[in-house]
Amino acid sequence: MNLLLFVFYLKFLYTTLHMANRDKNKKTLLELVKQPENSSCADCGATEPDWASYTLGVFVCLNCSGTHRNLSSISRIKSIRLDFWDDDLVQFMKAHGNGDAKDLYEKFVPVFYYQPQQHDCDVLREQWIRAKYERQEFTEQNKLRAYSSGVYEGVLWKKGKDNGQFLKRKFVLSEQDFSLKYYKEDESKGPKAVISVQTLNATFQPQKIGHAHGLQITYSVEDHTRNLFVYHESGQEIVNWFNAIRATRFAYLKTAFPTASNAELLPWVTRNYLKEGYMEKTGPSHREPFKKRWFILDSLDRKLLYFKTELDAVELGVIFIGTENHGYSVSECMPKATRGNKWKCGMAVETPDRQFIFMCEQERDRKEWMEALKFVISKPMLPQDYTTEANIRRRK
Ligand SMILES: *[C@@H]1O[C@H](CO)[C@@H](O)[C@H](O)[C@H]1NC(C)=O
Ligand SMILES: *[C@@H]1O[C@H](CO)[C@@H](O)[C@H](O)[C@H]1NC(C)=O
Ligand SMILES: *[C@@H]1O[C@H](CO)[C@@H](O)[C@H](O)[C@H]1NC(C)=O
Ligand SMILES: CC(=O)N[C@H]1CO[C@H](CO)[C@@H](O)[C@@H]1O
Ligand SMILES: [Zn+2]
Repeated sequence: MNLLLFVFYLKFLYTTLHMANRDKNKKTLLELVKQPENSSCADCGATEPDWASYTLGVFVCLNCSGTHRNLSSISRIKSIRLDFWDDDLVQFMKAHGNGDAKDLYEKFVPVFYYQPQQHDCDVLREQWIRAKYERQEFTEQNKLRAYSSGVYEGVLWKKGKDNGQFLKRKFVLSEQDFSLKYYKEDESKGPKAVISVQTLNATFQPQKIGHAHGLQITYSVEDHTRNLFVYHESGQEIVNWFNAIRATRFAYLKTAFPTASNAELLPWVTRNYLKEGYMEKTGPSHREPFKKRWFILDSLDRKLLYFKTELDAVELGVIFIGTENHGYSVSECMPKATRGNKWKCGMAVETPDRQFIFMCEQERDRKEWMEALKFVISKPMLPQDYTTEANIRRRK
């Protein structure tokens, strides 16, 4: 045989065998990723992860793979479907997987620590991945020192009340007296505010605040809701603050409700609002001009709150949302007097005291608001809901 032909033949043989191996490897991976532990992203729980870190041995989704790429010294990423996998890498994946990684990297995640899901904001997901693999905060007990002393303090940018500019303010969160305090530049004058942890809530709101690390802190004073809008340049620092607030809230709830289980307390540590957005609202006679207001639906507390704008510190009003048996309902409506309002998708909320008419900008908004309100109306009332209802109705 001609030598050249022979070389070609060898090359052909090699390629064919190699391709067969690659197909086999891909098949192995596709089988592994179908298994219960591996079929959701190791970091955010998204279903059908398509990517894998072949240094950490985990299957992750496209979004989380982006963060892994930023940790190139500890994590290397390949697509299960699009990349070629060599035998040794497949062997490594076979020997590890999402269950193993959880046992190692999430062994000591504190119960209050927020583990982000697929739809949480980028900073939460990124810091969770960094905390697990880069800083390895959960591989040993109590490695997470930030919150263990019962006091967390630092400087945050806080939105000012008057001109909306962000100003540096020192914040101190303390488990001793369950309070969050903040100070103006001159600390000797004492704290500008002392906020009880009892009603404190925190939620990431990057879009609203206009910063990727924007955090909204909510609390109530004499049954009126107030907002603080803050951020920190460092993603790690703002997520530490968020979890420090959760740690303090959790400690408070443990003291306030000593017999409740962790599972019962966790939903109350911090929470996201079921829905928020602008709607137009008219007055009690329905003849007042419609005004645009920012609404927030808190499904745990059964409150529909409204503010002048999305970045206002103090609420204008609150509507309790009870159940159908107690005279609460929501329906589509086209009010007769549509003069003066720009938006046309109407919705009526009935309460025992009054009918509220709201106008949404688009059909989709109306649908989402109605679904969210119906969800709250369909939930049975708990003993504490009756107290909330009585307090709100008394304020009128
Ligand atoms: C990766 O790092 C770059 C530069 O710091 C950043 O802009 C990007 O958002 C990061 N991507 C992810 C997915 O974390
Ligand atoms: C997940 O994949 C790993 C290998 O990557 C494997 O060892 C493990 O058994 C799989 N999980 C399940 C529940 O089969
Ligand atoms: C990736 O994350 C963004 C939000 O950070 C989200 O809007 C998007 O749906 C996510 N994509 C996937 C594929 O989960
Ligand atoms: C203002 C506000 O919604 N505060 C709530 C925060 O969460 C606690 C319970 O976890 C509620 O009691 C507060 O009303
Ligand atoms: Zn993910």
